[in-house]
Amino acid sequence: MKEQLILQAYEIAKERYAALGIDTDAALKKLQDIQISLHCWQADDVTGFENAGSLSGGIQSTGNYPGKARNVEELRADIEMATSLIPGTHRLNLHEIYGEFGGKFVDRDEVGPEHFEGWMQWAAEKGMKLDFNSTSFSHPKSGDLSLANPDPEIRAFWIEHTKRCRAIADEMGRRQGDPCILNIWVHDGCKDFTVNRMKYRELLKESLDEILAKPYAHMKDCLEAKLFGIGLESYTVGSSDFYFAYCAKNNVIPTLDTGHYHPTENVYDKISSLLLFCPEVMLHVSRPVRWDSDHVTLVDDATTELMKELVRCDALGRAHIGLDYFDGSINRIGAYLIGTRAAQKSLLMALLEPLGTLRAYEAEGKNFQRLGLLELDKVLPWNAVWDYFCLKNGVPVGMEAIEAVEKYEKEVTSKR
Ligand code: RNT
Ligand code: ZN
Repeated sequence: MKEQLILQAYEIAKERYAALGIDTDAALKKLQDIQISLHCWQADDVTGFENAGSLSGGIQSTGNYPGKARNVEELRADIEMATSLIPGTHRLNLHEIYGEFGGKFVDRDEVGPEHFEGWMQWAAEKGMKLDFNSTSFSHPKSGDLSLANPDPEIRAFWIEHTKRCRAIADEMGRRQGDPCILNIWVHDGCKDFTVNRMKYRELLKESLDEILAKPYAHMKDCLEAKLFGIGLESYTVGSSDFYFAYCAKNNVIPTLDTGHYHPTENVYDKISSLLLFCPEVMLHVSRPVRWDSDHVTLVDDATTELMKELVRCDALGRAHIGLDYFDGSINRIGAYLIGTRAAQKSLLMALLEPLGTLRAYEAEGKNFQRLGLLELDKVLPWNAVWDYFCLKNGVPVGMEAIEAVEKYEKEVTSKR
């Protein structure tokens, strides 16, 4: 796109927003500093480097688009490509199964920081910070229950795994001089009517108490709830009630995955409640289509309302924004491009909202005016501000981004 055109459009947009008391330059300055945590598992449909069997644990990636990353080199190349198209500096969210195990079988209760040495070095070179996840799925001991398993041996195995993941996260955080955000999600649940609901939750609570007992200085723990998993439809041990209560009581960070609630539930409405009782929140921004399908994140009401809520609650400093989707049916670099930019565009819309006026209307009981301004806000030229942001960051604007993905596919991923 012509640079001149982008600059002209920005100047007009700047004036339109200024008339409503909004400083677009200040909004862009804030956006520049927001790091999105890119989930490494979009690059290979949650396969990882363990050479294990198929994906299990109630999650499913569908689609067989050619060119997925088959090893650490390809995965890093794809992340580098994706981030070259995304304005700003971002983080990379690794799962334990993405360790570099040197061709040996390293079981989950044997993993250590040494298996992430390559990642830590690579991330430091790229100026990218790392986040981390324990992995309870896709393993012979995964079954239906891991940390809530009544079999003491299996439970001990997963407790050891999760403790080790905390130690790895702490080492990542120490090395990068910024806390590594460790997310713990376990798939534990039952397919059908469950009569020992209390028992499994007691076990999960005990496991977590043991896992989280050791304090670390360079990592932060997050617990992710879920509504149901495939094959585990009737009962989820780590439900949102369970984790919200656990997090509030133990000062732990809850993770809100936008695909993990009833389809008519508004995830954004949880932020203001949780932040009154928990230290921070972690987000897994996703897009459920009829169920927790993990479609690519878009600029839709669910995403924009979520980001607006962070701004309205003055909570940007207390929120970790990660993505969590895995679409194997389209170009996977394209999926990173669309989803990450969608999260950023939604954040930009949130930062440009005429909040002062909206709040004043609300305080004065001017409810028509509030609704009217919210509607007007939707058609303000935020897109011109976005294009300018991309231009300023030296990343492709408009159609150029799609063309860049096509070029990488032609030259790299199609040859895999
Ligand atoms: C599963 C959870 C979890 C996973 C990743 C791979 O429903 O959302 O966050 O998607 O850990
Ligand atoms: Zn998630």
